[in-house]
Amino acid sequence: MGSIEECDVVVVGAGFGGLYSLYLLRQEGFNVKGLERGTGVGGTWYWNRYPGARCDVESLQYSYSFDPELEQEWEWTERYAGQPEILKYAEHVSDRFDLESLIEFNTTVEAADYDEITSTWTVSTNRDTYQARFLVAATGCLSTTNLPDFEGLANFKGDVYHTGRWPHETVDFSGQRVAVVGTGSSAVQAIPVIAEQASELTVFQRTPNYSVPARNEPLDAAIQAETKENYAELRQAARVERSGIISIFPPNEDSAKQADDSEFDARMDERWEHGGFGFYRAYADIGIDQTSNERIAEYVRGQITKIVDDPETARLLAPTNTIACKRPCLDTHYYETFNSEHVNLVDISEGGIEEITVTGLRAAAQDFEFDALVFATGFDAMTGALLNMNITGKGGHTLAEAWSAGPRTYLGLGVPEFPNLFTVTGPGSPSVLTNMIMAIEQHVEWIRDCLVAMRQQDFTTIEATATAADNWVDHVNSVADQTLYPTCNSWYLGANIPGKTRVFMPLIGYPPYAEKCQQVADNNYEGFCLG
Ligand code: N01
Repeated sequence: MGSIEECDVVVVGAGFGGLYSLYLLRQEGFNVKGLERGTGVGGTWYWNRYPGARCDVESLQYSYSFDPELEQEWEWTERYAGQPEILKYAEHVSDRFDLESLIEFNTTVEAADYDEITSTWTVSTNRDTYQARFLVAATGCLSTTNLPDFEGLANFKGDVYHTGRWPHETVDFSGQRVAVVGTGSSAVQAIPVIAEQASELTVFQRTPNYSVPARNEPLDAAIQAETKENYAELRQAARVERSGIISIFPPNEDSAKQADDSEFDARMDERWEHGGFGFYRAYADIGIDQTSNERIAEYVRGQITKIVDDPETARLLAPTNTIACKRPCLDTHYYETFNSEHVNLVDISEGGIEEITVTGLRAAAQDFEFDALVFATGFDAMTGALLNMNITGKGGHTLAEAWSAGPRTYLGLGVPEFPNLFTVTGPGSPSVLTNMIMAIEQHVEWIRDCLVAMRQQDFTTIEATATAADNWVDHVNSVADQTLYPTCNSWYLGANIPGKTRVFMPLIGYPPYAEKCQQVADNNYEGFCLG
């Protein structure tokens, strides 16, 4: 049994959300404690060390904006930063602002209980126990890995990996027969790199995914210098963009279905060649009009057919569902990889993985032998990490009970019956549908302002009202219902986890959201109950 330590705020997670929370709250004089289950900072970028892991948001924009000196001094080397570089950046931020001294590593939260009499949280970990007025959950949206319960998995005598829990030691697949299960963003990045090493690579695909070339390249020094000169304007422009990302292609209101053939082809070709998420924003109605969406989807299918030599493999790789309904992918030579002799694609859309065997796996009525299995099977997104903390609020009710019909928050920041708990980029906020670091900064600054305002006014508790949360959940759903997003089985809906309640979890639209948060703060935290 460890000791009990008291502080003002416990921050769980030392990714970008946790680091910034520690920085800002300490700056305001709060006694803060960070708890992190890993041995270092970085969150997503600490865990996802799989070959090819890279951020799909361009490096100059996937970075903190809060400190101009930090912005100027850090030099990115590629258009999209790879995982090692982003991890170094997180470590640099932690060192530069001396944040590590505030964090307990190797510390997993096992329970968090709210005491209504003292208005404090008791946070129990595998090591010590902490008591704090406030609990900030900066646990990330994609941090609880999903490893399906495959029959026989424990029997496999080779090596087993999950992309989201990759070992710290170098994994060398040279000369090995490797299986990759899954074809989401992680797999799309990992497959081409694993294929460079493995003697044989077999990809098990349940649902094909649309992917667009990232066109990663060394970062042009002139572009970096120019961006740095105009960083403040660029960041501000990003904050009024739904995606939170500035592209060389300005936003438009055009409809794909109305474009004539030559205009459409020219625009799509240009964006395909340029690479990146700008492709998915070529036409404003991709996400709301099925006919327009299908026209863009057909363009990508055409590209797959051009790239992939074997017609049957090309057919299997070509998705038929709504494009950009699941989180869109970017890649570096993903489809090209299937032209290599030693790379095979197995369609498991009918029967899935039937069984893991001692020497491999059985799928599509065949036995396969492997030295290593790589599961790129995703995450229990948005709610997984929060629920894993076993949070108990007022009246002894657990968060799992409160969210049995899906997550219920106000602004993705507060939960009724769970006073003084803040969720950074929680369900009900734009988070994963915008630039995460921008969303994190906005949330953490809001939480900082809130705690400072409470201190000034002598309030010790804040709790989202049930009405505000109910209205907010309705709002999140009604915005989603105006789009094609709820029409496919994405993790945004929780559809990738068997038994998980299907509710569209992120809010679409960052700029109106940020305005709403500001308005709530300006109206003395309207929709929250201060005590
Ligand atoms: O996970 P996913 P991910 N049997 O859930 C398959 C972010 N990210 O780790 O589509 C067989 O997208 C599943 O098949 P299906 C990004 O937001 C960011 O790839 O359900 N297969 C799917 O193919 C992304 O969206 C970046 O039919 C099974 C795959 O596994 C999010 O992380 C890079 C299965 C899971 O795909 C998650 O991406 C990478 C089963 N039982 C990721 N269960 C950057 O920006 C699941 N699958 C850097």
